[in-house]
Amino acid sequence: MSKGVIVGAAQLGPVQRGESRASAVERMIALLRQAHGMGCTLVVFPELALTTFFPRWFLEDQEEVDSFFEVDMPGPHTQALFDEARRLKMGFYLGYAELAEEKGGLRRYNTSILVDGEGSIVGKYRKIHLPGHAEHEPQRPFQHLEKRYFDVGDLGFPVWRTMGGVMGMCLCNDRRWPETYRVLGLQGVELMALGFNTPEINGAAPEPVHLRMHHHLITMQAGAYQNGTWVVASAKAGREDGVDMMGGSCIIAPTGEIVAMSSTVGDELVVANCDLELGDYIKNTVFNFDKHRRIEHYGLITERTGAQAPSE
Ligand code: CDT
Repeated sequence: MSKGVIVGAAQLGPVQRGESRASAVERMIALLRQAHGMGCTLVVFPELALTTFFPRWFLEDQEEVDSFFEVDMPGPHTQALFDEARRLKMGFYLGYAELAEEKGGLRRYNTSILVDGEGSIVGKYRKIHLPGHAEHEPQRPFQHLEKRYFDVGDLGFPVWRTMGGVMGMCLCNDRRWPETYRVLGLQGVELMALGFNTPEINGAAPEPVHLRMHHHLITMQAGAYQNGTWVVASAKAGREDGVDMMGGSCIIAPTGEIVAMSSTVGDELVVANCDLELGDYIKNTVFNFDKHRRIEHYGLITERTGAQAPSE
């Protein structure tokens, strides 16, 4: 018997700097209702879904930076999303900027949560691989100041047994790193949810535009297959504050195959029926970790951060 969960990747088109959270939430609720009509019980929204992707701006006024963060979750603007999801008995993944008073001070994280069909937050993830830079780099066409505005996530990569399966989360740049998938894979993950905001051009180095989509897909497809897991990825896409953001929201099977993908850069729902047992044959054969991993040869992965070639 298969363990099917109908999942929706709820891609959002741009959320402009002047757009209110109430308006973004209204758009998310519309996607949630559409997903419910298509039988979904879990919907994945993008990274930093409630506002524009503000790390593209160099902001010197901390109060202005903090205006993009949520202190409470659910809060005044997101309560409506929680209420509607609970009414429809749907779970969801949501990315947002989190302002937390912890460890004797204010901490700022690029965060995602997993909410079950009863409206309870069952999991929280704080982004670990923060891309970009910490200082203003005016030579770039736009900034990517995640290293300035966010602390490195401190919760690791946990999984949760919820909504009929073993679920894990990550955020955007994390999807490019094999370590993300393997740490989740070692906990038996069956479905990974992730939101992303990826500019269509690489602001740090010249790169043909077609490679952006290629790298986005190749890393997720490999991660899915190598760990026998579903990957559900949801973009905030389209021209946001004058910067073109990539679409390509998709649902990838444990076989590494893309089973559904967005075709626009606007609000769009991508749906697939995910058999959470599909990855079992991969986990039991070619990637049977217990039988085939050779951890005695993997020490460098945790001992060394940067690459070091032997001296000439
Ligand atoms: N949001 C995010 O992590 N975006 C990055 C852009 C990389 S360029 C600094 C990504 O990996 O898609």
